[in-house]
Amino acid sequence: MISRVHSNHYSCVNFFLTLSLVRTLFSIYIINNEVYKLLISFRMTSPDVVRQMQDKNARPLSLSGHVGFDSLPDQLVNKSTSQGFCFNILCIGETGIGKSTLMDTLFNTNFENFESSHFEPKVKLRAQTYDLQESNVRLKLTIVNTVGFGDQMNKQESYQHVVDYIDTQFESYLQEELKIKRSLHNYHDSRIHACLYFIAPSGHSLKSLDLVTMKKLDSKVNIIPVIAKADTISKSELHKFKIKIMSELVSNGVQIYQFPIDDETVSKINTAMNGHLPFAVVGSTEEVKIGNKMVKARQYPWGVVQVENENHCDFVKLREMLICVNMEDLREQTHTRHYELYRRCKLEEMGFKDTDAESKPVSLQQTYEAKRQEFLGELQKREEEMRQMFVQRVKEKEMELKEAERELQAKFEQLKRLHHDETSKLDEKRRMLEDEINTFNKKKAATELLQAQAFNTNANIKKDKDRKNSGFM
Ligand SMILES: Nc1nc2c(ncn2[C@@H]2O[C@H](COP(=O)(O)OP(=O)(O)OP(=O)(O)O)[C@@H](O)[C@H]2O)c(=O)[nH]1
Ligand SMILES: [Mg+2]
Repeated sequence: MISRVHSNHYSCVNFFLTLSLVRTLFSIYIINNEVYKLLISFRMTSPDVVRQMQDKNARPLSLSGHVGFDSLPDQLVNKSTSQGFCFNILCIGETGIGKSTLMDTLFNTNFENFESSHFEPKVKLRAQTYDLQESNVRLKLTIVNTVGFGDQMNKQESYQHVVDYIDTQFESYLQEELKIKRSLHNYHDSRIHACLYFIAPSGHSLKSLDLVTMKKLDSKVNIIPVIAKADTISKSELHKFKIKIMSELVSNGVQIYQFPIDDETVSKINTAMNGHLPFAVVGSTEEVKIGNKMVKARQYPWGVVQVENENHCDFVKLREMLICVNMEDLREQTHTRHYELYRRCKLEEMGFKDTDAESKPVSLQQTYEAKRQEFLGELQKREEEMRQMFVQRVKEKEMELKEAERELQAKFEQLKRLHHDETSKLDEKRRMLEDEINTFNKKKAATELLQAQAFNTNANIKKDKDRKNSGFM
């Protein structure tokens, strides 16, 4: 099967996208429940859905003639094809590990690539979106690259930025979903559908940063680990390295993406491919002539590593699994598993629940009412607290004011007494002064009287003398 798809992998993208629409239908129900219900009648979905139909006791009826709803799958294919698809890949790996080269090789094009420096102060996530078209299928592809990953001393910072980025995309989608007037049909879904985790071809073991990052991300994104630059590791070492990596992932409880085996059209190939993980890949956009064919390869002094030769590396396996066979499952898992988990935790954080304390189902309306009552109760409690606080403050202020008034009154009384004493003293002094003035005035009058008498006496004496003198003359 691989070689068949491999021979014409680009048209196989189209082929599988069309085939996988059967599963797309499942995700479409989120947007259009009516279409989903109709699809149930085609029994195109999982046995669960069929069971659901039986549960409802729907009576099977045979049609006596052609009705036309058998064209519904075609209608959906046409609609989805005209709307186009969207796929977002996150490439996590240290600087220069071959992320961009692999993306170019996978999609057979040249994306804009910027070489990152090893001296970035922190990990940045750079997202670029491209519109690709193959036959009549349009794909909006977003490639998100970690810039500066693994170059910092603080390893926690490295994965935290990645976690935050993934959560931010979930949050945007959730916000769009929660809007009254939502436009999910033309919303650019930026949630990460596949995370290619590039492992350095050390042949030794996983780095602690690899383990801790994958552990933090495994409940948020579909992780597909790949051993980068697999041409730099020998065949026997590669075999051991793969086993070591898988056992380390298992022992550390890291859940990587497993290609689904429940769909019988792809279960065989997916089961086989699950056994090849992690894929050992080689990337190159260089074309080398092998025989009379130009092939993508890396040329070395001792020989040529052919990217699409399955004896040389697992590049083809990765391309088959990621693009041709499981692209739709990756999209679906992102929505039904990872986003669902994010949404559930977020809504629970906000206080929404499906069941009450006695495990009885509660509707959104009931939760809203309960929350509203709780909020109003809280508000009332706060109001009462504030009122009491206010009364208490007023009392305190009143007491403070009364105390100040008492102090002022006491001061006033004291000043009044002082003033009274001062006034009495002054009155006393004034009286004494007046007495002194009176005494003085009396003395003055007596003195003046005496002076006047003396003056009169002198004048009489002088008159007598003058008379005597004039009598002699
Ligand atoms: N041997 C070998 N070299 C490779 C492979 N893939 C890429 N390279 C080389 O590794 C170097 C870095 O490749 P890039 O694809 O730019 O690596 P990157 O991870 O995108 O680098 P940054 O974006 O700067 O972090 C280039 O010289 C590539 O030619 C590979 O599979 N094997
Ligand atoms: Mg790059």
